[in-house]
Amino acid sequence: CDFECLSCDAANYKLMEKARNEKIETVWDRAEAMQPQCGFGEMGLCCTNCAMGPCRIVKVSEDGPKKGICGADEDTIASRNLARSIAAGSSAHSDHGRDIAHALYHAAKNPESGYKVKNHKKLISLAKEWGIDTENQDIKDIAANVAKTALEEFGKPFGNLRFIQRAPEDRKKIWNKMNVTPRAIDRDIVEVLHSTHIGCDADYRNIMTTAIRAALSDGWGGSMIGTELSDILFGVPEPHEIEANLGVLKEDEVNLVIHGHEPTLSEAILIAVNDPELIELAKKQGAEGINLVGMCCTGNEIAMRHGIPMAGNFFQQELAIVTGAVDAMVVDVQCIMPALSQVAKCYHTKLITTSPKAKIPGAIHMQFNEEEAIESAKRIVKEAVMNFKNRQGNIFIPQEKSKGFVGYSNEAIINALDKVTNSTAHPSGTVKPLADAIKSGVLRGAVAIVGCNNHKVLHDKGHVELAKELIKNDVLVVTTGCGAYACIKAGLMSKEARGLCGKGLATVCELVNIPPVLHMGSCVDISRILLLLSELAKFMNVDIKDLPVAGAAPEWMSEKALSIGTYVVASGVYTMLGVAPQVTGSDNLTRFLTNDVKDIYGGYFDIESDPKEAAKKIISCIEEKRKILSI
Ligand code: BF8
Repeated sequence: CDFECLSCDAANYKLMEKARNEKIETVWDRAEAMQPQCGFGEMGLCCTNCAMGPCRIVKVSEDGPKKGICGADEDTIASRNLARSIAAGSSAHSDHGRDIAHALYHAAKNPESGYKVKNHKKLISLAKEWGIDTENQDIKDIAANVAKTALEEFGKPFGNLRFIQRAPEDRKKIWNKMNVTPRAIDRDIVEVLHSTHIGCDADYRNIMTTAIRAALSDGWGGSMIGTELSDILFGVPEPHEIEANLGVLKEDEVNLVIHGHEPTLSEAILIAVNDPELIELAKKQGAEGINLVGMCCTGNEIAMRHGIPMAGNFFQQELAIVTGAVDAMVVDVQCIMPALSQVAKCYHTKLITTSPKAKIPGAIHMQFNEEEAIESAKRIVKEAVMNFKNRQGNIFIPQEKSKGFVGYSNEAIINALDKVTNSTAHPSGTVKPLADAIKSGVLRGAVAIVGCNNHKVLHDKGHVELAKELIKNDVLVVTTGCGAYACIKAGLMSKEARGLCGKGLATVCELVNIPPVLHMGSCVDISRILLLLSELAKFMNVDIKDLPVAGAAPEWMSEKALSIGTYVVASGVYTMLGVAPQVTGSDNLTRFLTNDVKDIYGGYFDIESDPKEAAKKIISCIEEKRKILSI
């Protein structure tokens, strides 16, 4: 098969060929070698929860076991597996949020950390929301109290999560009625692990209740803490024009790729690469300077806040090293392929792990400490700089890179809309202009395209084709995570992309001066989308489930994506998946997720791998909602 059938990003083709010629194995090779994939796993019917197993339920024929050794049936096994994945996803996002809270605490209490609290306005507003005293208080004390209160959200013994107060009243009533209101983040995740232990919960609907609560404690808890405290500490994102794709690597500069998730590391690395002594050192090594570029979600974070180029998404991490031009790939947590150390070994690239939660055999481990963040970062950058001279001859950097606008936080979206509809003299400061555009029908609705890359879908095509279909039909697209990379690389975040829009959306983009696909950040920042929906629903006097909006994860693969999908559905949003979750072995669970939940939460899952068909279904859902709202 040609490379075109593996990725729709032309920057990858020559590197895939280079990898093949240099006998470097990539994700696509390993996916091919893995075929056929295990049918039991694919359907969610393999249980390894205890040492009597593994137990497998035979679904495809009359013969074979229909129950595990303990008696667990297909519904119990599939729902337990799904619940555990959701809990893992929720824990990954939430632990990220916890680390940001720690960093905020150090910024307030410990000058050695090198972090400074950037956004006092957002800090004070959150402090007031949480009932923390701000009158005549030192900003550092307010920051420390906000950080401590955030940390208490993980394990407080009584009450519910503070951020759920931000949801519309009707939503909170549904959560209370269904007993899924999140209480404390760690508690809700632990309860999934406990209740899915051998001999505990066997009722798939009850298992899903526990899992939904843990997912909500991600979206309205850990992720929201991550986003809000990152904005306080590092600044609220504003629109920037940036470059994206592997063409952002530079032949004559030290290339440092920062890959992973937590902005605590990337923000410190950004300060370190601008250190005059390190720049001088780079020049002494024969480089023109230090080129910092981002990969995966940490790349989204520093692109949104500082305009740093976005080198590539999940499926491009190995190819970045295959260029031979990456002097260091510095990683923290999540979505870092262990394969990187094998690829790095074939070039001069130093793969540097920084988190005690994610070490990789064959990589160099340089611990990153939030307590002395900038000093840690400088040591890491120095490793990259000193490696420049070790480059070998086999360098190829593809020319492909595109330009686009990133940095559409809710604050930035509201500001942009205010500039047009209300005159700058009387900005609304609310979602009114957005609500007006939706009510008038100029915008039919909005869809969030989010999530990963997965070999089961042609790389980036799921995101790009779906986005194109939607904007053609006057549906505004917002995006995060690896979907955001796909869209910016395809030119959909440029102002010229207005040419691909329907008349209504093109007019809005022209008036407001925005691209039709708005970059809202990393996967943790899907909490921004929850808040935007919540504000819109409250403004329109409806529940989130009534809004003409949808979610889509055309190429999802991670447990985090499962947690996101679950909290989005439980928040009332119709959600389209391009890849089926591993639940299809249980008819009851599949029906629950794609049908029954609609009557309870308003949102539900749909599965469609063809982006054009997916767009049709999404648009018909949006039009149905418009009809019900009589708009
Ligand atoms: O959190 S989209 S592959 S990078 S999991 Fe990972 Fe998926 Fe990319 Fe960020 Ni999100």
